[in-house]
Amino acid sequence: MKLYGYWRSGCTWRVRIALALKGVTYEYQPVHLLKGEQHEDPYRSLNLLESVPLLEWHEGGAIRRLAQSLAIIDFLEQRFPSPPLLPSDPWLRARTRQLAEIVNSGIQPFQTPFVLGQVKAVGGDDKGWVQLFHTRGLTALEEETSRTAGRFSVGDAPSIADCCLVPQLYASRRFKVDLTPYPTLTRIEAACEALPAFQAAHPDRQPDAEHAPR
Ligand SMILES: N[C@@H](CCC(=O)N[C@@H](CS)C(=O)NCC(=O)O)C(=O)O
Repeated sequence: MKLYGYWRSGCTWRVRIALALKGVTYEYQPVHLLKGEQHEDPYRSLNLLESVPLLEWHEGGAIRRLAQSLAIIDFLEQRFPSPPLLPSDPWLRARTRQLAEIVNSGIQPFQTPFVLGQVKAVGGDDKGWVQLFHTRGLTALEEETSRTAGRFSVGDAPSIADCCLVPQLYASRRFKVDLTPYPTLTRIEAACEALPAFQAAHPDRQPDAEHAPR
């Protein structure tokens, strides 16, 4: 399997966590987002939304490709069921997806380089924009997570909610969002960071990591 991604892309990081938790080895192909490689061929022709991640593998003599981090993790969940990243109880399973979606559709889409560039292009306050969406989303996430949390976001096993949470808090810190109002989220983040799979998936451990000031 080949994962196209960028070291600091939170969506790529979600997939790296899932792959590491499931013990799946893969080849990593960097796509430099800040140099605009997502907008250029050959990558652009593979993912017309011009974003990472993208998973590619060979099956039955054909090349298969899949974009969208949660769709990729869903595929991995079916293909490599152990350990599960979703609880078996239908309600908790849906709640886990709910927490993941608060990040996936409620926060992350508003912080991408493309969207922030558009906000600036129309004369908007990109910093205020980011603060608004992070604060709004994290406030909801803190409250909703506190209802199901054990050691992790839902009970005592890592799930797709944690795959989304850890990269999101990293991004929030980069955007200088105050995380003190979210003690449940930062406690779970610390529990995740103690696991070798989360450590291996961290941006700083990736081959394309740049250690310039952030
Ligand atoms: N919903 C997609 C979002 C993908 C996405 O927004 N990726 C960002 C990096 S985390 C990206 O490639 N942005 C490129 C850009 O903004 O130009 C997913 O979950 O994979």
